[in-house]
Amino acid sequence: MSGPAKVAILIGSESDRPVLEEAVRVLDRLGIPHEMEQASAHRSPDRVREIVRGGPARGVHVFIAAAGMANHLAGAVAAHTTRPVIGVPLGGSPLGGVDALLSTVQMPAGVPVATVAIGTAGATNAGLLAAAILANKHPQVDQALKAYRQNQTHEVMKAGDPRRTTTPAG
Ligand code: RP5
Repeated sequence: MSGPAKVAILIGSESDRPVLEEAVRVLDRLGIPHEMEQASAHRSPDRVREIVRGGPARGVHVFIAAAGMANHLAGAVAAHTTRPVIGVPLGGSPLGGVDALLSTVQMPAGVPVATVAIGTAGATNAGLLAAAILANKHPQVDQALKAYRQNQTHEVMKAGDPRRTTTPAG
Protein backbone atom coordinates (compact mmCIF):
# COMPACT_ATOMS: atom_id res chain seq x y z
CA MET A 1 0.00 0.00 0.00
CA SER A 2 1.46 3.37 -0.96
CA GLY A 3 1.76 5.20 2.36
CA PRO A 4 0.05 4.14 5.54
CA ALA A 5 -3.74 3.74 5.26
CA LYS A 6 -5.14 2.16 8.34
CA VAL A 7 -8.66 1.45 9.60
CA ALA A 8 -9.33 2.18 13.27
CA ILE A 9 -12.10 0.20 14.97
CA LEU A 10 -13.54 1.57 18.20
CA ILE A 11 -15.78 -0.59 20.38
CA GLY A 12 -17.90 0.71 23.25
CA SER A 13 -17.24 -2.30 25.45
CA GLU A 14 -15.05 -5.39 25.55
CA SER A 15 -18.30 -7.35 25.16
CA ASP A 16 -18.51 -5.91 21.61
CA ARG A 17 -15.14 -7.33 20.54
CA PRO A 18 -16.30 -10.75 19.25
CA VAL A 19 -18.74 -9.15 16.79
CA LEU A 20 -16.13 -6.72 15.45
CA GLU A 21 -13.71 -9.59 14.87
CA GLU A 22 -15.76 -10.04 11.67
CA ALA A 23 -14.53 -6.65 10.46
CA VAL A 24 -10.99 -7.62 11.40
CA ARG A 25 -11.33 -10.86 9.40
CA VAL A 26 -12.38 -8.90 6.31
CA LEU A 27 -9.61 -6.31 6.66
CA ASP A 28 -7.00 -9.05 7.16
CA ARG A 29 -8.24 -10.85 4.08
CA LEU A 30 -7.96 -7.66 2.01
CA GLY A 31 -4.51 -6.84 3.41
CA ILE A 32 -5.59 -3.63 5.13
CA PRO A 33 -3.81 -2.58 8.33
CA HIS A 34 -6.09 -1.98 11.31
CA GLU A 35 -6.24 -1.30 15.02
CA MET A 36 -9.00 -2.00 17.54
CA GLU A 37 -9.49 0.05 20.72
CA GLN A 38 -12.12 -0.05 23.43
CA ALA A 39 -13.45 3.38 24.42
CA SER A 40 -16.90 4.39 25.56
CA ALA A 41 -18.65 7.61 24.52
CA HIS A 42 -20.12 8.00 28.01
CA ARG A 43 -17.73 6.10 30.30
CA SER A 44 -14.41 7.24 28.81
CA PRO A 45 -15.14 10.18 26.49
CA ASP A 46 -11.64 11.65 26.83
CA ARG A 47 -10.16 8.37 25.63
CA VAL A 48 -12.44 8.46 22.57
CA ARG A 49 -11.26 11.96 21.77
CA GLU A 50 -7.60 11.00 22.21
CA ILE A 51 -7.86 7.94 19.94
CA VAL A 52 -9.72 9.81 17.20
CA ARG A 53 -7.68 13.03 17.26
CA GLY A 54 -4.46 11.00 17.13
CA GLY A 55 -5.75 8.81 14.29
CA PRO A 56 -4.36 10.68 11.26
CA ALA A 57 -0.88 10.70 12.79
CA ARG A 58 -1.12 6.90 13.08
CA GLY A 59 -2.18 6.63 9.42
CA VAL A 60 -5.90 6.14 10.08
CA HIS A 61 -8.00 6.97 7.00
CA VAL A 62 -11.32 5.41 8.06
CA PHE A 63 -12.96 4.85 11.46
CA ILE A 64 -15.42 2.11 12.37
CA ALA A 65 -17.37 2.68 15.60
CA ALA A 66 -19.52 -0.04 17.14
CA ALA A 67 -21.67 -0.10 20.24
CA GLY A 68 -24.93 -1.44 21.56
CA MET A 69 -27.93 0.30 23.13
CA ALA A 70 -27.32 4.04 22.52
CA ASN A 71 -24.60 3.95 19.85
CA HIS A 72 -23.63 7.57 20.35
CA LEU A 73 -20.02 6.37 20.01
CA ALA A 74 -20.17 6.67 16.22
CA GLY A 75 -21.43 10.24 16.40
CA ALA A 76 -18.89 11.11 19.08
CA VAL A 77 -16.10 9.74 16.88
CA ALA A 78 -17.39 11.70 13.89
CA ALA A 79 -17.42 14.87 15.99
CA HIS A 80 -13.64 14.64 16.32
CA THR A 81 -12.67 13.90 12.71
CA THR A 82 -13.47 14.73 9.11
CA ARG A 83 -12.31 11.25 8.01
CA PRO A 84 -15.12 8.81 7.07
CA VAL A 85 -16.86 7.16 10.05
CA ILE A 86 -18.80 3.91 9.67
CA GLY A 87 -21.18 3.09 12.50
CA VAL A 88 -22.05 -0.51 13.39
CA PRO A 89 -25.16 -0.81 15.57
CA LEU A 90 -24.98 -3.85 17.82
CA GLY A 91 -27.78 -6.10 19.08
CA GLY A 92 -28.14 -7.74 22.45
CA SER A 93 -30.24 -5.06 24.12
CA PRO A 94 -33.89 -5.51 25.16
CA LEU A 95 -34.73 -3.64 21.94
CA GLY A 96 -32.70 -6.05 19.82
CA GLY A 97 -30.37 -3.43 18.38
CA VAL A 98 -33.06 -1.14 16.96
CA ASP A 99 -32.02 1.38 19.62
CA ALA A 100 -28.40 1.23 18.41
CA LEU A 101 -29.51 1.35 14.76
CA LEU A 102 -31.56 4.52 15.19
CA SER A 103 -28.97 6.27 17.32
CA THR A 104 -26.29 5.47 14.73
CA VAL A 105 -28.19 6.35 11.58
CA GLN A 106 -30.08 9.40 12.83
CA MET A 107 -27.19 11.87 12.91
CA PRO A 108 -28.34 15.46 12.55
CA ALA A 109 -27.14 17.16 9.36
CA GLY A 110 -23.54 18.31 9.40
CA VAL A 111 -21.67 15.38 10.97
CA PRO A 112 -22.30 12.17 8.99
CA VAL A 113 -22.01 8.55 10.07
CA ALA A 114 -22.34 5.89 7.37
CA THR A 115 -24.48 3.21 8.98
CA VAL A 116 -24.43 -0.52 8.23
CA ALA A 117 -26.64 -3.41 9.41
CA ILE A 118 -27.05 -4.54 13.02
CA GLY A 119 -24.51 -7.05 14.34
CA THR A 120 -22.15 -9.38 12.47
CA ALA A 121 -23.48 -8.59 8.98
CA GLY A 122 -22.84 -4.93 9.76
CA ALA A 123 -19.34 -5.68 11.06
CA THR A 124 -18.51 -7.54 7.84
CA ASN A 125 -19.93 -4.76 5.70
CA ALA A 126 -18.13 -2.10 7.73
CA GLY A 127 -14.84 -3.78 6.81
CA LEU A 128 -15.88 -3.98 3.16
CA LEU A 129 -17.09 -0.37 3.07
CA ALA A 130 -13.86 0.85 4.66
CA ALA A 131 -12.00 -1.09 1.97
CA ALA A 132 -14.16 0.45 -0.77
CA ILE A 133 -13.26 3.92 0.51
CA LEU A 134 -9.55 3.07 0.54
CA ALA A 135 -9.82 1.45 -2.91
CA ASN A 136 -10.28 4.90 -4.47
CA LYS A 137 -6.63 5.64 -3.72
CA HIS A 138 -5.06 2.22 -3.36
CA PRO A 139 -5.17 -0.04 -6.44
CA GLN A 140 -4.12 -3.12 -4.46
CA VAL A 141 -7.16 -2.73 -2.20
CA ASP A 142 -9.33 -2.31 -5.30
CA GLN A 143 -7.91 -5.56 -6.70
CA ALA A 144 -8.41 -7.38 -3.40
CA LEU A 145 -12.02 -6.20 -3.21
CA LYS A 146 -12.72 -7.35 -6.77
CA ALA A 147 -11.22 -10.75 -5.96
CA TYR A 148 -13.37 -10.94 -2.79
CA ARG A 149 -16.53 -10.28 -4.84
CA GLN A 150 -15.53 -12.78 -7.53
CA ASN A 151 -14.87 -15.44 -4.93
CA GLN A 152 -18.20 -14.69 -3.24
CA THR A 153 -20.01 -15.06 -6.57
CA HIS A 154 -18.14 -18.29 -7.26
CA GLU A 155 -19.12 -19.72 -3.85
CA VAL A 156 -22.79 -18.81 -4.37
CA MET A 157 -22.81 -20.32 -7.86
CA LYS A 158 -21.12 -23.46 -6.57
CA ALA A 159 -23.70 -23.80 -3.79
CA GLY A 160 -26.46 -23.46 -6.38
CA ASP A 161 -24.92 -26.01 -8.75
CA PRO A 162 -27.29 -29.04 -8.92
CA ARG A 163 -24.26 -31.34 -9.40
CA ARG A 164 -23.33 -30.63 -5.77
CA THR A 165 -26.61 -32.13 -4.54
CA THR A 166 -26.25 -35.33 -6.60
CA THR A 167 -25.57 -38.28 -4.31
CA PRO A 168 -22.57 -40.25 -5.53
CA ALA A 169 -23.54 -43.70 -6.87
CA GLY A 170 -22.63 -46.71 -4.79
C1 RP5 B 1 -22.62 -0.30 25.14
O1 RP5 B 1 -23.48 -1.02 25.94
C2 RP5 B 1 -21.58 -1.27 24.66
O2 RP5 B 1 -21.19 -0.92 23.37
C3 RP5 B 1 -22.23 -2.62 24.71
O3 RP5 B 1 -22.70 -3.03 23.45
C4 RP5 B 1 -23.39 -2.39 25.65
C5 RP5 B 1 -23.21 -3.15 26.92
O4 RP5 B 1 -21.95 -2.83 27.46
P1 RP5 B 1 -21.32 -3.63 28.69
O5 RP5 B 1 -22.32 -3.52 29.80
O6 RP5 B 1 -21.13 -5.06 28.21
O7 RP5 B 1 -20.01 -2.96 28.98
O8 RP5 B 1 -22.00 0.74 25.84
